[in-house]
Amino acid sequence: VSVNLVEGSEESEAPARLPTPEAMLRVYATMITTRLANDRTTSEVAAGRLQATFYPVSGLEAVCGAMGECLEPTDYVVSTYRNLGDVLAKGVPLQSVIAELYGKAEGTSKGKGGPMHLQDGSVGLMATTGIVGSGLPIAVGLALAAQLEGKARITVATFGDGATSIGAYHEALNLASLWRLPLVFICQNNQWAEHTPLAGYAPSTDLASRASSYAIRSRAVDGFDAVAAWQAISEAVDWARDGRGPSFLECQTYRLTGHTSVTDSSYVPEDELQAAWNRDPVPGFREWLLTSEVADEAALAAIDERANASVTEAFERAEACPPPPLSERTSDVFADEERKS
Ligand SMILES: Cc1ncc(C[n+]2csc(CCOP(=O)(O)OP(=O)(O)O)c2C)c(N)n1
Ligand SMILES: [Mg+2]
Repeated sequence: VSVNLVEGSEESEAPARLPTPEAMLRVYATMITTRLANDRTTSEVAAGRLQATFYPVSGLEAVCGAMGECLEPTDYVVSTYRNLGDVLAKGVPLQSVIAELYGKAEGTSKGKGGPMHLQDGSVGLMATTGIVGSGLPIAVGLALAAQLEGKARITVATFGDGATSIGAYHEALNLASLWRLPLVFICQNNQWAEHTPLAGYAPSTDLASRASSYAIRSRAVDGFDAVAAWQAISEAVDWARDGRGPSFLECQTYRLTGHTSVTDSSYVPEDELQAAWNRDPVPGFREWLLTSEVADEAALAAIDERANASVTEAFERAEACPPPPLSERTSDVFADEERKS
């Protein structure tokens, strides 16, 4: 799907670019690290060793990995509670992400934010939020600041399909389009909002068309296909970097688990879920890299091994890390006067 309502937004019909082999392997490394960290978090919660509400990201790995590859460290991302793939892709150290899930002092928010409030300004991960749709206006503000300051910085907002029926989403798209902000809206359409399928809460399920009513450059892409996702995101990022304004990308995926790591998904049609698992983007991309001869088995196995080791180490270290000291419980709540000026 490609919808153009924006004057002058027609793009040349040049063949889509491919990521370099090195870029593809970096995307794969992010994807496998995310999957392994996702599965380990799920099992630690199930075992009662990690007391946190965890929103699995399985099914989103290709979109997240591709996004990370398209952005500079100085670019910004605002994400949601379903954020593990986004934050790792943006370069937040795995160790500090896992420590934050455990509420430990080495976490991104010194253990005081928890899984829904990861942030690391040093790599441009500006906020993750638990309120559906609330990250979009924050992203608009960040993008407006970059525009006013004349910075070449892109802001990305990631959010679910459900967020597209929230008021803040519509305000954000409207203003971003009006002001031609350097912003990329990445909708991670996993077809579900908690227990409700997309068609159960939106009369129009074509999210790219719906978004285009704001005269915004709008595309739909197979979010299980890492190369297609990279192409769509890199084009949107180039578009914004050229000062041509925001894009909306509907990345079509499927939620491969329940809403949280411990909630059931018996209401999800079995055939749909099975079909989605059959297209699992992580082994799918691995297979594609092999058959396309981008990498051989030994190279991919080495990436898998490194990912596995880093996940094991991050969990061991997070478990052993102390919680933040009581004396720090009210620090980092307000900006201090010195930093404000
Ligand atoms: C404003 C608001 N309404 C309701 C909720 C409860 N809630 C949490 S997640 C969620 C589903 C949102 O679905 P979607 O945007 O598709 O994201 P997904 O969880 O599928 O990634 C809801 C309704 C909330 N957190 N915030
Ligand atoms: Mg959803």
